[in-house]
Amino acid sequence: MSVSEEFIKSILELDERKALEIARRRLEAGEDPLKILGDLTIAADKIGEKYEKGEFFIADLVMAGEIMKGISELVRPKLKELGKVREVVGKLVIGTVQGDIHDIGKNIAVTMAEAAGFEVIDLGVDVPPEKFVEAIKQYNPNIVGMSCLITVGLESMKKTVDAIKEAGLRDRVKIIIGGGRVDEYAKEYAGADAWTNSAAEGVRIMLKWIREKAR
Ligand code: B12
Repeated sequence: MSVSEEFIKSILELDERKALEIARRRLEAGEDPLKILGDLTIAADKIGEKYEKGEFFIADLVMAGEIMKGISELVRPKLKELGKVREVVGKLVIGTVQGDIHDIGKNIAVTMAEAAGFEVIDLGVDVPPEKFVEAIKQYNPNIVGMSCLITVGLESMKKTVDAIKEAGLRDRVKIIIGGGRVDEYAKEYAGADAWTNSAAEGVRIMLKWIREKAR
């Protein structure tokens, strides 16, 4: 069994000690942290499937969440190191949308954006539209990022974009949505400018926007 397979298996077996130990070993061996996060996403999808099939219950989901959070907290400092300290390239206001409390992926996106040189204002989870609007007024970001993992979050993203429009701020910011439940349809429905299921790709999109604006 490869180290990736063993790692994913330990998460699916909810073996926290083993999963964290493998993650630590992989990092110490100098493996690319993005590869470890890739495996984490595979494990997350499998856990989601098990939950949908009734093989996992909510307690298992909670345990899996704890394990994944622990792993991402181990990996995040390494991601930051990769970026080293750079000049600030832009400002990002980010949060998980109203009704949604998933934050593992959002936190990874925050770390990667910081590593790429963004100043990040993290509004946390279950963020109502008004809070996004207030933050745009207060911090004047180039980009607003919304994380969404559950279907009800779709409506929240739309409400948030609508609230930004109503406040007359839509032209001032680019909006990117991310998380397991976003796609082209969600982007169109919500009225965002881009979508992604990967923090690394999200950062590439955001850097492109900043470069385009600088021209
Ligand atoms: C762990 C987990 C939990 C944990 C969350 C812990 C935490 N602190 O986040 C707990 C146990 C709390 C939980 C609760 C619930 N969960 Co849950 N959960 C998951 C699970 C298994 C993994 C999520 C995860 O962390 N993935 C790993 C990260 C790394 O991936 P990611 O979020 O996609 O992030 C990556 C990218 O998308 C990107 N990214 C993320 N956000 C952003 C934002 C921007 C701007 C950018 C650029 C990039 C970006 O960066 C990351 C790295 O590349 C998923 C299954 C799945 N496949 O997603 C279900 C899942 C999301 N949960 C689900 C459900 C149903 C629930 C509950 C409703 C269960 C219940 N009955 O109570 C509650 C919801 C509570 C709420 N109101 O939000 C469903 C949602 C179904 C749906 N369509 O609505 C899923 C899909 C499981 C399933 N298949 O049924 N859950």
